[in-house]
Amino acid sequence: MKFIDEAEIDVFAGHGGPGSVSFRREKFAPRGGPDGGNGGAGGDVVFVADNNLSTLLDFRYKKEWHAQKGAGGMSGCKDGRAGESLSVPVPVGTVIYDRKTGDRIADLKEIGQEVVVAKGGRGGKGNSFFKTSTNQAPRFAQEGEPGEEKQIKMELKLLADVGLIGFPNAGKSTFLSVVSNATPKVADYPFTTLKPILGVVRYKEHNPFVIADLPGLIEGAHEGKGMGDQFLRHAERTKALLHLVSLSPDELEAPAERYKKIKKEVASYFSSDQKEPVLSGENKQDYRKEIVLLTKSDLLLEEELEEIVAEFKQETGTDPLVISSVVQKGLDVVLAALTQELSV
Ligand SMILES: Nc1nc2c(ncn2[C@@H]2O[C@H](COP(=O)(O)OP(=O)(O)OP(=O)(O)O)[C@@H](O)[C@H]2O)c(=O)[nH]1
Ligand SMILES: [Mg+2]
Repeated sequence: MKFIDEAEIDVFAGHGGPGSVSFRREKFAPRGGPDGGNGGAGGDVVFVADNNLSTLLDFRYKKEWHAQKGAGGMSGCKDGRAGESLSVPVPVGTVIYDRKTGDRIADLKEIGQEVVVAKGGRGGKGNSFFKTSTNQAPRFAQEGEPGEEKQIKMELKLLADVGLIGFPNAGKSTFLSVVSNATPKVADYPFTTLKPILGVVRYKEHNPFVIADLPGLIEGAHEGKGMGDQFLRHAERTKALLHLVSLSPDELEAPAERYKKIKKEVASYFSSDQKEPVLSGENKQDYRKEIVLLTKSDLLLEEELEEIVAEFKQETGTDPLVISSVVQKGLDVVLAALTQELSV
């Protein structure tokens, strides 16, 4: 299951209606005063966070969104009707940017939260407005103002409950493929996963939850090495991280060393400040629970395994779970721990 999480659209607020040029005509007042009303305001374009949406898919097909224009003013000093605002429903968690300036317009985090993204134009004044002692019969009125137009980019942070992190080849995609409905690509070369993939996990009677498989991290990812670390934004709103460390004897460095390197990269990402204000006020590093998985246990003999796990615990001070996705060992314990952590 690939996940669309970016979209670009153009929005057009309504043009303001024109003011009217009109004069009163009454039986005994053949040269009645000006009575042209004002034009109505154009409608706004408003984005609303809607809980029924979970992707930005709709925006791939509909690229232009227009609000209604305001109606013209009328005689008898009647103002034109305002244009209706256009409500654009977006998934909760959508961040909205102005493509031209790069400015972040809004971050719609709460259900029903809304923001005016493009303001409708003001209606023009009718000629009655311009009557003065020196100009009793103005023959002009204002045009309505144009509505704002914006080029928008939207990003939806994947609404995953759990993120998978670790070195390339740690077995992240394999794990996701055995515990969820997802069918990510698995291969024995690094950087097989290039984009986040989501999988839905249904475990026993618990509510389903979503795991995001992420590309592998390497030392220096925060400086752009490997796939970089920007994809970690997909882990920003998760409640737990599963940190996978391979026990394969083919690895060049000890598991504890590899574990520490990934911890450093993740800490560096989450402590950098221009990121996610959603976490501000929290201690960003401690925000998410980390569960450590030592993977590929099937590649070791029982005694080797015990020794290497004991050493890992000692060196990292963590309490890892040991699994093999290939022979499906230890997976139940992981899912039980996750459901408890997420209280689903
Ligand atoms: N023996 C054994 N091999 C495994 C196990 N899990 C994964 N592998 C193998 O390890 C290799 C890498 O697995 P992936 O799941 O693609 O690893 P990844 O962490 O997603 O890697 P990237 O996408 O590159 O970051 C593949 O050849 C898998 O078959 C396991 O439990 N036991
Ligand atoms: Mg992968």
